[in-house]
Amino acid sequence: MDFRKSVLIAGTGKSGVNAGKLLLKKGAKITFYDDNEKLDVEQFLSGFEERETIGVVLGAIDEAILKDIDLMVISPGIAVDSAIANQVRAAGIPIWSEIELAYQAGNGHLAAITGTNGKTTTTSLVGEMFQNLTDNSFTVGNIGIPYTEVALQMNEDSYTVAEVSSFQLETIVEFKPHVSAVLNVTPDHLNRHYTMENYASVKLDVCKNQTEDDFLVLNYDDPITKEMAKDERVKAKVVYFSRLHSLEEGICVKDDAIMIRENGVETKVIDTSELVLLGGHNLENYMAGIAIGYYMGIPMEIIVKTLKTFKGVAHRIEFVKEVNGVTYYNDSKGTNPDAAIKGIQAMNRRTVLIGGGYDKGVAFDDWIKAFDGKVKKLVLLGQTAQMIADTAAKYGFTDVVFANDLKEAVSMCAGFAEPGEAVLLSPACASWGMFDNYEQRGDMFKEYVNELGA
Ligand code: UMA
Repeated sequence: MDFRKSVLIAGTGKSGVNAGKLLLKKGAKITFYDDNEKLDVEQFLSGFEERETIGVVLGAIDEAILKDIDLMVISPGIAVDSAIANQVRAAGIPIWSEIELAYQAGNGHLAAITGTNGKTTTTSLVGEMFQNLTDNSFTVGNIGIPYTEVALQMNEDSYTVAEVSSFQLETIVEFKPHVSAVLNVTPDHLNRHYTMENYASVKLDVCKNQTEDDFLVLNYDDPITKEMAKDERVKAKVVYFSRLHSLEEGICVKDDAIMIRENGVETKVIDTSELVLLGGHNLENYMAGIAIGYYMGIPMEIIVKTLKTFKGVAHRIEFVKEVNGVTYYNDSKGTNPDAAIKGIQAMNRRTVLIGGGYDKGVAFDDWIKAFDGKVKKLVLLGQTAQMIADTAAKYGFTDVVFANDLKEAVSMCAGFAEPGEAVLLSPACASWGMFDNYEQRGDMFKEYVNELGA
């Protein structure tokens, strides 16, 4: 692929910056676009040696500029029906996702994982399997390391696992993993995808360029992903995993052990008692990770060794500290109701819950229903606070207070929780608007908890 083109890069976050650096190394001429008219252009360009040659356009783009553009690379945060995307498409210019650029510039063996929840844990698990196989491995994508940041370091022997969001999949063209996975689909990002049907369909696009030599890993227990096998885009061999059913073929549980069943042969992988992460959702992540590792050709002893040592990821039901007999958990990655339900389910004691944040257009009914007598008090903050309080009232839950910010929420929780109880940050909402990302929200939570004392 000849990258010596004139490329417009939409977005000046980490996807845009790394796409730009890759394209410059490949000899492209680049122009950045961002909606943010307050962007400090001097400061932004100081990160580039080639700053003299780089164009930056903020706010709105002139048709004349588009005449010289061959391709636009779009950051995941920018919608495909945004003004800039519509204008560029109308000018006949192709639009590539940042992961498409990385895929075309990269090399080696690729696995890609999507789904509403469990992506980061499963991607980290597979990433550790790859690391235990070879130093020539990469863990990239929505997990926080842009694929374009490392794509040029790859060669044909590299092993890469990419966590890919629906936003990143919307504008793939040739992106083709050898093993892809859709872990589950529950309501999220409906302000971008409008309907569940669209959202699920975008996720399944992860397999659209796969052939019968590739594999698509699907969750048999999720009604939406189970049905995906019938979709006409599916050419890859489907591998199901199930924690609830005994499958003739695929990954399932028998006698408290995870089994792989393939061509009528059953192989025991590991006893579930040897796994560190608890909860049904983590069992699913383990099974998906086993399927992906196995079909990527990772030797069984490396898979098993990794399963035994994998400790999970930060911000996902992460134990922070015990203060005055109260246990604090950081589940900042609970950015949608379904993920936050798993946070509550994992608690084994009365819990003071911190929720609320950015409004993604999803309903909170199922989350409130999952409180199940376990939530003692709900401390709300952010754009969705009132909406959540109204939903809670609908179900008779009125132990609700409002906090102005996370710091105040933590100190309120310390007052409400009795020894032997838990405080859980699991907001069911994205962090945007109050924080840069869920990592920053989780880090701030941990900092405020640590300030509470011993
Ligand atoms: N911008 C516009 N117009 C818009 C929206 C954004 O110009 O309509 C500009 C902003 O002003 C900013 C830039 O775009 O300058 C930001 O781009 P971005 O939002 O795509 O963010 P990046 O920093 O490039 O991070 C992205 C992912 N962000 C999103 O999908 C929103 C990160 O996922 C990902 O880790 C990173 O690429 C590397 O691949 C975060 C996320 O929240 C963790 N993902 C969602 C989720 O997990 O639910 C999908």
